[in-house]
Amino acid sequence: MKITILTLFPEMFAPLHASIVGRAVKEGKLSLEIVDIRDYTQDKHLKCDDYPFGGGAGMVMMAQPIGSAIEAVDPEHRARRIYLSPKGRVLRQERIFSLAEEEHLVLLCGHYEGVDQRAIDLFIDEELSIGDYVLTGGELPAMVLTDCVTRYLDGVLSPQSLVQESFSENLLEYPQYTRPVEYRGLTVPEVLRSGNHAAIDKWRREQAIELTKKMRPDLL
Ligand code: 4FV
Repeated sequence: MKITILTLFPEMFAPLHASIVGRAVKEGKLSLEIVDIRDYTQDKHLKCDDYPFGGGAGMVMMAQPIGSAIEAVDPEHRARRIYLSPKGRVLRQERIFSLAEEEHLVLLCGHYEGVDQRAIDLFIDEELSIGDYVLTGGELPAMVLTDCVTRYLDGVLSPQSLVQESFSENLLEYPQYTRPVEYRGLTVPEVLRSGNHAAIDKWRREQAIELTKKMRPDLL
């Protein structure tokens, strides 16, 4: 899979070169391209944003640099072009599964008050939101989406890691424990050290159901 991220702040994407996503890139399982929209402006002062028509606070990203950047990275429109925005459909795990099947994702990051509507109308396939709150830019949402999708690329995580995680079967994941057995007076539940895998599976499922009922009854 290839993910191309269009942004005015390429320096914000350092975290994607660390840990699991960073290793997926090093191992060639993910091709990651961070593109500076400013490289595509036709303005001699490298202008990429301007005041909103109709007034209002803040600045709006101009359509031309965005359009030129998208046409440069995806000339045949073979990619799924996504604009991260609070106006989009809220991203859920099932959409992550389907996005992980795509060959090429182009993620457009808005900043300031967002982008000129014509950039969306002319070049964007889908708007996605990471949640009902407002950030300063779409860069963190683009990193969230990249992280979630990369987990499902072949060979990135072991198949076992992807089974029984939160939201599989619409349940939150059971509590996890590791060594030491006792920490500040709290000990690991006996069943997890019993070696009785049927009992462990039963306990984990019960814990997942109880936790979901308490924290996310909507999932049930
Ligand atoms: C956002 C979200 C988000 C809105 C104005 C960027 C900001 C600024 N993106 N899910 N929630 N975007 O708040 O995706 O342009």
